[in-house]
Amino acid sequence: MPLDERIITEAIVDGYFAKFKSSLELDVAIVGGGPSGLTAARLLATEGFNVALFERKLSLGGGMWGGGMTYNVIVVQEESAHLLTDVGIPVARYKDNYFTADAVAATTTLASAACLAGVKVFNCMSVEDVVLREVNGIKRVTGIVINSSPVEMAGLHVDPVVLGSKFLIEATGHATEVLHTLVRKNDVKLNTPSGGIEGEQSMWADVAETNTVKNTREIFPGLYVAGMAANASFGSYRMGPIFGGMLLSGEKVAADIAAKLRG
Ligand code: 48H
Ligand code: FE2
Repeated sequence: MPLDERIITEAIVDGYFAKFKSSLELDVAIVGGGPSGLTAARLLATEGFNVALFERKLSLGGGMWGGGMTYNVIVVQEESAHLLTDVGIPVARYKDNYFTADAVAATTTLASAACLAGVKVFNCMSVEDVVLREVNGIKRVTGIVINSSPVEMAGLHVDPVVLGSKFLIEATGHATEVLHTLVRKNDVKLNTPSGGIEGEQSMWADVAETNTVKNTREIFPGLYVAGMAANASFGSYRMGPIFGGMLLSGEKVAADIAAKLRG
């Protein structure tokens, strides 16, 4: 049969908009496709929740592709290695509690595992704002405002569209972009010591890795922080190219939100 280009177009449009329509009311919206967001997304989708992940760039993976300074090997600790091996990423002990994995294999496999678990991925899509509503007398995040990344990058004056979500995971990394937008535009108090965003501190891998998991929590009703965004929100340190804390943060936020969704 000869190929009909119009049917190719129709297949794309039907496939994409079926996915889009089934994302109008999400259980969990995840902003950022780095290691923490990908891990959280995979685990929540595996539990059967309606999960979508929004990533500004074309490629998922955030800051994990290049290992340290483009030397594309990552380091993880033993307690987080299962989050790589569970999805088939080979991990080798370097020494003591230091394990290594190929950064490209780890990044692509985490992305693939999330997709295959049922996460609806919207790459090339930026989250530019949130929806705030009063529910039972408490202001909470009830949705996200999204726009096409090329629209954003070209600075075009095109209005965004809105999706509803019971929970939102802010996993935008160092920039903590969604939370900054929330704080800038609204008179809100976060669940942090100052009530605002504390900001990221300089390098201290040991403390930072422990804190990443502690700082992974609900920072505002309906809004959880994960990964580097959790440390930047709560004023902790950076840790350089060790990724165990990012993976464990994804695991923790998924477990916390799954427990809430199950009631
Ligand atoms: C859509 C967005 C938006 C937006 C940003 O930076 P990431 O890899 O995030 P984490 O926290 O999972 O991992 C952090 C890790 O990569 C890292 O940087 C470490 C461990 N650093 C230590 C150190 O000392 O430096 O990924 C975040 C993703 C990126 O892909 C962005 O493009 C994306 O979020 N993103 N996507 N809408 N508004 N903002
Ligand atoms: Fe970083």
